[in-house]
Amino acid sequence: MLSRLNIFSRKKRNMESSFETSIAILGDKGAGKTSLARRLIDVNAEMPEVGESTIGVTRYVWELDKQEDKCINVNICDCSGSTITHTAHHCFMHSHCLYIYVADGRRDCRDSVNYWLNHIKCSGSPIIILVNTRGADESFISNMAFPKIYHPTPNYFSMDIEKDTDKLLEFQTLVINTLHSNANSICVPMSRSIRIFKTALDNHFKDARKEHISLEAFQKIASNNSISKVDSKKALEGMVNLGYYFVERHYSENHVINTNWIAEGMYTLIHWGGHQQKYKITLDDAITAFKKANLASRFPKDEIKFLFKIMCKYELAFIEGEYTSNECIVIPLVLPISRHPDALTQKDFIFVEHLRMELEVERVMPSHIIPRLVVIQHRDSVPQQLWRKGAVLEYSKGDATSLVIENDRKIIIYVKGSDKSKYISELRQTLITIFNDYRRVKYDFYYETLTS
Ligand SMILES: Nc1nc2c(ncn2[C@@H]2O[C@H](COP(=O)(O)OP(=O)(O)O)[C@@H](O)[C@H]2O)c(=O)[nH]1
Ligand SMILES: [Mg+2]
Repeated sequence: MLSRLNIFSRKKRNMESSFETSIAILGDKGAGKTSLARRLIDVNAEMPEVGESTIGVTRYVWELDKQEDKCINVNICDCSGSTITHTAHHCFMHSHCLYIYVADGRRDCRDSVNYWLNHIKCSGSPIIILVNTRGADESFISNMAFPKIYHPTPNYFSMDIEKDTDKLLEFQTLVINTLHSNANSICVPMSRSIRIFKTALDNHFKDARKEHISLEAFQKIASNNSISKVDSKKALEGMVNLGYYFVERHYSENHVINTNWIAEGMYTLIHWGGHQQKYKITLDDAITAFKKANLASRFPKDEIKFLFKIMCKYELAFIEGEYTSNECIVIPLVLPISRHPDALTQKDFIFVEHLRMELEVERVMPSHIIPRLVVIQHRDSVPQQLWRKGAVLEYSKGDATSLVIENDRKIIIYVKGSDKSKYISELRQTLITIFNDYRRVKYDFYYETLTS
């Protein structure tokens, strides 16, 4: 099985001896993601206990084809299964990644598969769907036709993760083959010296109990390990592509930041907000949330402010009120899904002069488009009523009100008021910006001008 992996090195003939890549395991809570993460690495690994749930992302390293001076490290990310964190995953979903979606074979999970595929497919990465049969009725599973709307059709596989050891080995081969056939787009070459540098960096983070270091400190570790400035830049780029670190301004200089730390912070706040049904989170709320999650020392007050800033930058949230203070963030994706009871309706628009714009996607609407629109627009559009699939927004630069609704494959926008043309074209531009992130989603706009 492992000999096939030599192709990785043959492909980049003599250039590099090692490669790193990532696998993200996604799916609903309890589907078997953690079980799979452990058993991909070791088919006899312990199964997780019932109720042992994952918060944020847990990383495992799967070492393949380990030889004296050569290895393929697969960084397996076991992602938490709560639906509310899907958008958070999206921020850290990176290009150099194979996605495995684990479907729970005991339930009809076609809707969920649909939802997730839509989420993953937008990133343009390879996908495998694994149905965890777990002793479920085979005829039920075979009748569960999965959506055929995705191209190319993902690979399907089914097994009982606990019992089917032979199938687990077969699945390992499928995963390895998929990594292999996508090597050019998902593997990052790592020379021996870069690997040594990466270990030194990991140790630095561990020993200093730090979650981020300045770019200058990063370069110092590189030069201590005889890595040139040019190579350290390339190494950082590779590590960012693999999702280990990202670079961000912090304390007025660029810092190399541990992705896991920031992800854990975001997930904790989003979970807490969802649980408390709070979509506005103050600094004090966040302190409470981290205390509750036993993460108070990892997220002191100053770092929470930084976390707020990052959540705004990744368009998960916006700062309420004063733009200069980081005291309260609004996270629209935590909003309830059902329509706000006091919100304006179509009727409030269709009987007056208004403009109507519709954006229709060819296949499936990516998730959380409206929360993103609300975040991006927050300076120019004051939210009157918000829910996860819609919003009533007041134009702050003129006289106009909009109703934005997500309905299946459509985003429908009604605008009224004397500045409606200007406002609708701004909203259109924002939608274009959002959809430009989804390389594979095709969409069209339709317009109507209506006079009562
Ligand atoms: N019998 C059996 N139990 C399983 C199987 N897969 C997962 N489990 C159990 O179901 C529970 C949830 O699995 P887990 O991997 O933690 O799900 P996750 O929430 O998706 O990470 C754990 O107690 C597992 O031991 C399976 O194929 N067969
Ligand atoms: Mg888990």
